[in-house]
Order: sequence, then structure tokens, then C-alpha cells
Amino acid sequence: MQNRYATSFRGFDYLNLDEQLTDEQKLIRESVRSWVNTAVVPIIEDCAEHHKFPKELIKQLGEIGALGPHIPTQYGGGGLDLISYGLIMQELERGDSGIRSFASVQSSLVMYPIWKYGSEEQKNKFLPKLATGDFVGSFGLTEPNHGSDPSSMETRLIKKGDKYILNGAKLWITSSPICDLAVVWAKNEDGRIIGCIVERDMAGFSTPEITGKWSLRASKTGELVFQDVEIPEENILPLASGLKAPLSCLSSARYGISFGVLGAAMDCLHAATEYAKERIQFGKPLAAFQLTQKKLAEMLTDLSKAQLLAMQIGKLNNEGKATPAQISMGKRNNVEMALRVARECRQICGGMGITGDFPFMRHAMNLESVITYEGTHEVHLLITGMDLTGINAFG
Ligand code: TGC
Ligand code: FAD
Repeated sequence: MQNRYATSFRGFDYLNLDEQLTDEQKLIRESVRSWVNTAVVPIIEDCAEHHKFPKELIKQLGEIGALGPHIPTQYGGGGLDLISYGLIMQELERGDSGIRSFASVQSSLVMYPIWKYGSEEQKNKFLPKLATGDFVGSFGLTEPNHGSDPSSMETRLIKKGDKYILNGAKLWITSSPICDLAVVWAKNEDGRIIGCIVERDMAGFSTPEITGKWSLRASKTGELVFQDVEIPEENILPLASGLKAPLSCLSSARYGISFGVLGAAMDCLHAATEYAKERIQFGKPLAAFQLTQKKLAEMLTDLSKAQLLAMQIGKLNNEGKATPAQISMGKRNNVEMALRVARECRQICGGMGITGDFPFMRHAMNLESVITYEGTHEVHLLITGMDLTGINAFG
């Protein structure tokens, strides 16, 4: 099974936003789009059906520059601007949210903190291999008892002589079962949140897989479990102090998601529009019914508004001016838009829409995770509410 409309996909640009892109940005988008058509589209339905992450694509993701595109070239990254980063995420998520998740975590949640908070030795040791896909990384913030409220985390990283001892567990961790290293956040003896790099072969470290997911089936998810893991001083992130450090990584990943989900929405809208033009009922194509046109026109409008939001936040981000609250608005609005589009497109295609010949069900099921991870839909609403009113309504 394969999305039969994937190869005729040309994207949507109803508001001529391409005029704001450089030739380099358009070229990057085209090259990732073409890679997705040849490497992801033919296998992704099968991967999702069989709950299989296509590990064979990891090195290719490195080759096309999707791992650490916004990390400086001296460490193996792409040295690209943040709109280019967003467009790469958009094209990957057009293929599947699981593939984008892998690249998001590797780029924004593993390479970014090592680059921003790591020592020169850590950068040189880990970043080039993460950029090629020789190393796979994961990011441990969420715990069994603390998801939306990471500041209450229970995992402890306590200094003992010239080493640190790590105890605790992280849950719902993308790529954990296959990771070579994990960037982990824990509290020290003073209750301050610090970060460290845990390596696969460290004694007491295990990564059980979570199976039976009905969402992100083409992505590996699991736990990170630490039982008296000895962390050498050289693996502590020296510049990370307080919750602000992991939250800044989330800002980078959430921004990527606000672009990424545009890809999932475009994939659905393209397939539904094409099918509606082909399928005849009552002697006319589905696309000739006003009710169908209303659905398609409203989705195009919502997609276009979401593209504007992502582009404007992208511009601010490139200038170092995007606030965490603006990024929350982009993530929240755009994920909800994409989820609504995936469901509506399924409806337009009737019974056919539930099959793997169309991408709707897979995208919709994936987006049920995307609307929860990187801060839930409710958390982002409360962040906007707090920014607007100055009142914290979390507690
Ligand atoms: P709060 O007091 O608000 O903030 C603590 C300090 O951090 C600063 N800050 C940020 N800095 C950078 N970026 C952000 N996004 C930031 N948000 C806040 C803040 O200014 C403050 O700084 P300072 O100098 O005053 O210390 O902290 P809080 O404990 O009240 O929590 C606020 C809350 C609820 C919004 C936050 O904890 C939150 O965002 N919760 C949601 C948790 C979450 O998003 N988890 C995601 C886990 S990773 C994941 O899901 C990966 S999925 C990857 C994939 O597969 O693609
Ligand atoms: P909870 O925090 O228990 O929330 C449950 C519900 O209560 C939600 O609807 C929430 O919005 C609501 N709620 C909570 N607090 C409030 C409040 N104050 N007001 C109103 N409503 C509230 N985490 C990582 O650290 N690394 C990863 O790589 C990672 N990958 C993930 C991959 C997948 C597939 C999934 C599903 C999750 C992943 N996560 C990861 C975890 C993710 O970030 C959390 O699931 C998310 O932050 C929500 O936490 P929770 O699931 O514990 O839900």
C-alpha cells in the first residue's frame, strides 16, 4: 500500500509565500521532498502497519542534511537558517510524523543542547556523529509521574567524589530503544535541574520499548531507566542550569513542529482534492458538490493561515526574537489545524479514506501524539493565556 497521490504532490502556496523564500531555501525543500518520495513514501504504510521504525533511513537522513540543519558546520551540522530547518521538518512530516520526530529529537533535543550547553570536548565527540546518523540520540525530560510539570521531576543526579550517580526513570522517550546516547535532565543535591549525557554502555542504564501504540507506529518510543548509573564529570553539560535549559530545547523542537505539521496537512489536502475530482457520485465528481468545496476551501484557508504563522515565527526566530509564547501559539494552532484537516480529508474520501492507499488515518493517528508531546494542547493554551493576562493558571 502506498499513498497514490504522493508523487504528484507539489505543495500549497496560496498566498505566494514562496516569494519570501530564498533560492537556497526552495532548493532545500525540493531536495527533501524528492528524498521523501523515493525513500519514505514507498515503505511508510508498511512500517506503520507493522509498527516498525525504518532504521535504514537514519544514515540517509544524515546525508540529506536533516540531522542538525541549524547546528554550525564546524560540528558537522548544516549551518542553515531556521526557516530552512522548518521547511525540512515540513517535508519530512509530509512523509510521516515519525520520521520528522526522529529528526526533531536528534536535531533540537540532542544536538542543540550539546551545542548550547556542552563543553568543547562534548561537541567534538558527539555532534559530528549525530549529524551523520552514526549516533542516535534521545532526550529524557518526561517521567512516569511528571509530564506537563517537569519541574517536579524525581530523577536525581548526585555528585559523589569525582563522579555523579544517576537514579530514576524517564517515560515516553522517542528513539530510546535504539539510542546510543541520551541527554537526560535530573535534579542535583540542591534540587537544581542539570543535564548530562548518558551513553549506551554505561552500567545500570536500560531502554525498554513501549509497544502497542496506535500512533507514531513508524517511530520507536520507550523508557530510559537509570539504576545507580555512574556519570563521569566530562558527561555533565557544564552550561545547563535550571528548567530553562531543557525548555529552551523544547522551544527549538516546538518551532520545528509548527512547520512540520504543515507537511502532514498538505499531504492530506492534496490527496483529498485529487480524489474528489476523480470520484463520481450522482453523476458528478465529489468536488462538484458545494459541501465538498466548502470543506476543501476552508481547509485551504486554515492551512494558508497556519503557513503565515509559521513563516512569521520563522522570521522572528532567524532574528533571535521569537518568544517561547509565540512558538507555543504556532505549535498549538498548527497541530490542531493539521489534525482537523486529516480527519476532514478522510471524510471527503468516504470508505476509501480509511485505507492505506490514502495517508489520512496514519497522519491523523500520528497527530494524536503530536498534539500531546512537546507540551499538550492545553499547556500551550495556558502559556498563551499567561502571556496575555500575566496570570499563571497552571497550578
Ligand atoms: P516556568 O517558571 O514557567 O519556567 C522556568 C524558566 O524557564 C523559562 N522558560 C523557557 N525558556 C526557554 N524556552 C521556553 N519554552 C521556556 N518556557 C519557560 C522561564 O522564563 C523561566 O526562566 P527563569 O529565568 O525565570 O528561571 O516553569 P514551570 O515549572 O512553571 O513550567 C511551565 C510549563 C508548564 C509551561 C513547562 O514546564 C512546560 O512547557 N510543560 C510541558 C512539558 C513539555 O513540553 N514536555 C515535553 C517533553 S519532550 C517531548 O515531548 C519530545 S517529543 C519529540 C518528538 O518525538 O518529536
Ligand atoms: P499529563 O501531564 O498527565 O496530562 C494529561 C492531561 O491533563 C493532558 O490533556 C494535559 O493537557 C492535561 N493537563 C495537565 N496539566 C494541566 C493543567 N495545569 N491544566 C489543564 N490541563 C492540564 N518526552 C520526553 O521527555 N522526550 C521524548 O522524546 C518524548 N517523546 C514522546 C513521544 C510520544 C509518542 C509521546 C506520546 C510522548 C512523548 N514525550 C516525550 C512525552 C510528552 O512530552 C508528554 O506525554 C507530554 O508532555 C504530556 O505529559 P503526560 O503524557 O504525562 O500527560
